[in-house]
Amino acid sequence: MTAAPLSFSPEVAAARAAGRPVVALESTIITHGMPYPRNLQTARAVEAQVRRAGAVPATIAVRGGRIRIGLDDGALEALAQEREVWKLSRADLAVALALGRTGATTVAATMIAAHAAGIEVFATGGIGGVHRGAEDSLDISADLTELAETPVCVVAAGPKAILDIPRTLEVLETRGVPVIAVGQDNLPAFWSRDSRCPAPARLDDAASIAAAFAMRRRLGLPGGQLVANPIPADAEIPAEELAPHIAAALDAARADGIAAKQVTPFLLQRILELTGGRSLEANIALVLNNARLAAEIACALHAGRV
Ligand code: PSU
Repeated sequence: MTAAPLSFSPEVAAARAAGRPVVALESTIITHGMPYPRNLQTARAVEAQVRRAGAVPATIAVRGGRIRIGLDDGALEALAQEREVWKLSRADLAVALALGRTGATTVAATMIAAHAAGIEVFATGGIGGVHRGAEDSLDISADLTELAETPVCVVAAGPKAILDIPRTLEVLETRGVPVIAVGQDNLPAFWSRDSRCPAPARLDDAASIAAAFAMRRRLGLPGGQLVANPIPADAEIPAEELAPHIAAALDAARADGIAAKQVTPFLLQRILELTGGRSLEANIALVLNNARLAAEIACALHAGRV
């Protein structure tokens, strides 16, 4: 078997050589999650946040038949403006690489790439999950199965509130994925701090989250863990306020026949319009908050190893 086609940016290659902590970042949030130019500004700010917290950022994407681990500023800018970018998950990662297509990695594909590159911690906004109405559509994000199979610690602000959160928790439990709320008993719900669903576990600091992840590794259990970090209080949109907007966006998706990979980007864009841009500001705040915590966890894991 030949090795995975990975290309490291000079910054990430140097970090690996020096044994410094690295945090993986995904690219679908840039290409399909936020409009230009806020997507580019956010991608840069998230990288800066990781650096400030003492780790090295590795934004991951696919281009020219290679998985790029770390993008320089020119590559980030090109990706943020490009239109024909595939949204890659486990199923289509290999196809895009074999055809030399440009692709942005979702949570699932970023976990695969991070693991192949030896990166244990990954920050994103919100994971995909069980969509509302999945009893008919069977629309369940491949992010959930990836969490069950690939040993990466994923820091998110919970499942996106457009999803069926209780069913998302059920699937994660069945597949043996630890779901850890940070500093509170209930699971956060992306733009809101409280999903009203009790979280299966609660941990209050980066060191204990790192210890739980390291213990899983020691036990030889496959799969990762989901760290659900609540959005900062001053940036949240309370769940009651969002509920009618989510319902309206879901109705619009149904009326327009939106399905499969298009559902999440469509809903995010609709909710941005319905909230007059507030959901985007909240999304940016929560990603920055996740980047900081992910860097702290990566540093704690690193300190534990030395
Ligand atoms: N976090 C965000 N915005 C996003 C995503 C995460 O703040 O757009 C992306 C991630 O790449 C995640 C994807 O994997 O949304 C979920 O897509 P789906 O529901 O189609 O699996």
